[in-house]
This record gives sequence, structure tokens and C-alpha cells, in this order.
Amino acid sequence: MTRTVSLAALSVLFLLAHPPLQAQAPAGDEELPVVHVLATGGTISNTEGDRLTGEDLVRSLPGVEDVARITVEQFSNVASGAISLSQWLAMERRIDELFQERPDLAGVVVTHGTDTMEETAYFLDLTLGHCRPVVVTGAMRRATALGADGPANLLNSIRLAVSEEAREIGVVVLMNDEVFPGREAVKVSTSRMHAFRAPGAGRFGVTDPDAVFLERTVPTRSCEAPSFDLSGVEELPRVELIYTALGADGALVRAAVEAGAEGIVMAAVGRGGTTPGQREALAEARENGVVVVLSSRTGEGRVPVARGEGETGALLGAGDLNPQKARILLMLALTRTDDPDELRTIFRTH
Ligand code: DAS
Repeated sequence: MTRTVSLAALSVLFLLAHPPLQAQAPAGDEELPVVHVLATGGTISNTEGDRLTGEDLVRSLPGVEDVARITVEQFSNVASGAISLSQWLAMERRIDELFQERPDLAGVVVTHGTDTMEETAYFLDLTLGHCRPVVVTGAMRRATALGADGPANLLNSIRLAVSEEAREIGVVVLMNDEVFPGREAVKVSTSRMHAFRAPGAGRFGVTDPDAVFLERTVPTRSCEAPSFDLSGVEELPRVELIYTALGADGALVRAAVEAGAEGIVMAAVGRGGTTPGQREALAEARENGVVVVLSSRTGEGRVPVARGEGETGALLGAGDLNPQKARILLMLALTRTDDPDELRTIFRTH
């Protein structure tokens, strides 16, 4: 007689042998701190044609059981370009809930695609009202590639999250042994292992095999309250990002206004320049109540917040925030105010 074992029965047997990490009380040496891994996808999870789960990633880490007790949660499993703004809101709420409900939690590690990692890190930096470490990490090489960097990045992130130095570090990015503040981390290479930088500022610290070193101070956020409290916010205001290049007319600016944008961030040239056609359209946008912010496509340096008004058609400059980070700050600022002076203050202080 042939015996058939259903897939469901096999799954049950597998689960009995490997209980899901997120369903468990953190296992392991009770003296060790607890870290929660929130997996979202990205190259760190990629194999040929498939994606590993957060549990797979943690199980592959040699020696992790000597560093921390881990719980794992699969938040999503997508390329980071597919993470939606409503998922951002859900991610912030989930991490906030974890910190509120679990005083024992040393920190959270978010595994994330590197393409938009700098955006998620800044968003969380602005919206979480906690200082416990949230380490956002990923990989430049997929899990099955020769020299895959994901396991080292993940293990180093867990080491950072439990380290004494990082107790009040807040949101950071860790890639290739280097740590960057969530506000400053920028992806600067499509494919190199050292793909992250903090332009104009330098790294925050390093994870060496024997220890974690923080090498400079970073302006601290309040540990009591978030910079932007999103309770009650169900949707972020629409803010469009538009590039300046020679000969660009005002068509994209007008299309953004037509689509209902409450704000426009320009990836302007140099210290906030745009073309005559864009300037005209931006001035019209402002007359229609759209908030216009000038950032720079340059990659480093400031567009003074005081730049704006007059001929630029803009309200303010983004300081040292790159266009994609300026868009996040403007979205969050617009949940609170559209008053020009308050907006300028927000851009000067975040
Ligand atoms: N697949 C890309 C992403 O999800 C790249 C990466 O993860 O590094 O962002």
C-alpha cells in the first residue's frame, strides 16, 4: 500500500521541528539581549528566482545564538521600490508597538532592499519616538552570490543593536561594516559593496570583528516623542519630485499640480536653480497653494532654507537634504502645517 503524506501534514512536521521564530518567546540564553528582525525583502533575501524569508536569513547566521535572542517577523518580501507609503505607516506603527510592548527589546533590525533604504531610514528616524536602535540593513549581492554580503550585514546589525554604544542610537543604516545615521545615509553606487555614504559628514561608526565603534556624535532626537506624530494619519500628503535638466519646461510641474500634489520638491541644479520654464510653472503652483521646495541633484552640499521666494518660484530650500529625503520631510511637515514660517523652521531643524 502506498502511503501519501499531504503537503499540509509535511508543513506541520516541519513547523514542529522548526517553530517560527516570531511565534516563540525568544529562545536561547536568557542572559542575552533580545532583538527583533523585521524582514521586508530586497537583495539580501534574493536567490535565483526566489526569496528567502527573515527566518531563513537568521537561521543562516553563524554564532548569532551567542550574540542575542532573536524574534523574526516577515513584514513583506518585496524589492524595496515596491514598498508603499501605507506600508511605511504600518512599519512605523509596528516598530512603535514593539518598543511599547516589549521593554526587554534591545533593538529592531529591519532587512530592506538597498535601493530605497535611505528613504525608509529617514522616515523612521522622523516618526519613531524612541531612541532604542533601529538598524536598517540589506545586501548588495544576493544570498546565493559568491561573496554574499547579507549575512555579515545582518549579524553586524544585530551586534550593533545589542551593543552598549548603540543604546540610544535611534535609526541607522548599516552596510559593509559601516554605520550611517538614518538622516544622512545615501546610496551612492548601484553595485559596489561600499554603496552607502553620508555625503559631507562621513560615517557614524564601524562594526569591527571584536567591537562596535561610534566615531562621531550625531544630533540626537527626543527619546520621548517623535518629531512627527502620525497617530491618526491614514495617508501621507502627495508630494512629487521633479528633476531639473537643461531645456526642461513646466509640463511636469503642471502635471504634478493637476494630479493633486500638495507639495513639489525640485531636484534642482547647483544651489537650487531651475529652468525659466520650470520657474514660471513653479510660481503658478505656489499661487495654487502648492508648497515648493528646492533641493539639489548635485549629491552634496546645501540649498539654503532661505532660498526661495522671488524668482525661484519656491518657498524654501531643503538645506543639506537630498531630493528624496526632502520629499519625506515635506510629506511629514504637511501633515502638520502649511504655514511658510513653520515649514522653514521644520526644514532648519530636521
Ligand atoms: N532589489 C533591490 C531592492 O530591493 C536592490 C537591493 O536590495 O539591494 O532595493
